Amino acid sequence: MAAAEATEATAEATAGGRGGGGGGRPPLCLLVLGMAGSGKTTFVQRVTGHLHGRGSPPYVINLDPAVHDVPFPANIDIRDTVKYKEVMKQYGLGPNGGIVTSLNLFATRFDQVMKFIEKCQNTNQYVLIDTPGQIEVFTWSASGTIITEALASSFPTIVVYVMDTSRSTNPVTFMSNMLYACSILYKTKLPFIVVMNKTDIIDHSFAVEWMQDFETFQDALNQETTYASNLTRSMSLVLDEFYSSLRVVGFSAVQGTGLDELFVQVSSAAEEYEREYRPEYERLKKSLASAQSERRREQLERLRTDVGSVALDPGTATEGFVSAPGPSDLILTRGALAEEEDDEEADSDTDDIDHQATEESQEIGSEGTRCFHSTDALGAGCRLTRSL
Ligand SMILES: Nc1nc2c(ncn2[C@@H]2O[C@H](COP(=O)(O)OP(=O)(O)OP(=O)(O)O)[C@@H](O)[C@H]2O)c(=O)[nH]1
Ligand SMILES: [Mg+2]
Repeated sequence: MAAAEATEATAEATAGGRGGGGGGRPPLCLLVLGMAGSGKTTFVQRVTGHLHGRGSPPYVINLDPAVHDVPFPANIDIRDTVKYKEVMKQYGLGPNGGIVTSLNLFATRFDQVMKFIEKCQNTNQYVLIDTPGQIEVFTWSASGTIITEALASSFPTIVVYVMDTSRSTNPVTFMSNMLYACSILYKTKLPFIVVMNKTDIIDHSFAVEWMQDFETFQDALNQETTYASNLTRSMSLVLDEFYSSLRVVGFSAVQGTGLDELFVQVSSAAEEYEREYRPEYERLKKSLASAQSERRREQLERLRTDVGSVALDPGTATEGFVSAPGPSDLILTRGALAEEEDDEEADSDTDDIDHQATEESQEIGSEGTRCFHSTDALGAGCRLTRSL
């Protein structure tokens, strides 16, 4: 397992390993996912506190519109932009639908969040992103995909999957959790760390043993007589490869144990991003660009055929025929944002969700430089989302 190798590296080299401040390097984004109640928010709180203590405050984003209290200083909070209860009322939705729609609304203006992150690269080494409790809302929704791809296409990004170890002592529950983690890994293809949280309640060694030793897991399963155990037995074979490359950290968000090991793994995951994800992404970007230019060429060709002998100037002819970009296309072409900025500002008048005036503020706190960005401006595209 990758965990064993990485622990040999010194924690000192990695815990603050991205140099003081952002040093002009793009910040490393930690996207924190996990089942409801697994401890994501407490984890973000703990890591934020730790990084502040090291003199390297992270840039923190809360993407959970339904959370009551955010126990960390959030630089961007989705609740400033989208009023979850209003969304439920206006669209006649239940709690889960409300969260999905709130995220959709927010995702329409995630390009502005990206600009804030770009700006913070001189002051923050890490960006921590807390996500909603209903994991599927984020991992299997269009907005979750847009947000993840937007981050991963611009900044080194890793997924931190927080797992409630104390609720995974049953082998079937453990397997469900691992299957979920595996599905996220294959969906995002991003470097992945499993944080086995709540080790103050139960040590995570049993889970590590299950992952390393197939027989031990089978023994545990033999105590189960349900149909689910048969399914789990078959699935565990499938997960063998997933386990072999997995980074696992035992952690207690309440006590703060496991922080050094966490940063060792974070550092190794960041290297993996540079080594594997970025080149693959660049390759995809190139092939998308060439596919787009090929599509344009075909459209132009078709147009020529349609208009028969009338000669057309290629520059003007293609303009109206470029097909509407999908979410991924939009992310890849985000470079054009500067030109769109004026339009966005004009749009913000149309906001129909309870927002205050657009503002962006920077505050110098006593513990160092911290940027607090009000994201009210992000609501600018809310009307658009009726069609989402
Ligand atoms: N014992 C123990 N409790 C923890 C730990 N981390 C979190 N908790 C508790 O678990 C509960 C849920 O924690 P949260 O941080 O809110 O979990 P979450 O994943 O953000 O929850 P949702 O956002 O609702 O999905 C809280 O009561 C925490 O105090 C831990 O390391 N040990
Ligand atoms: Mg939470």
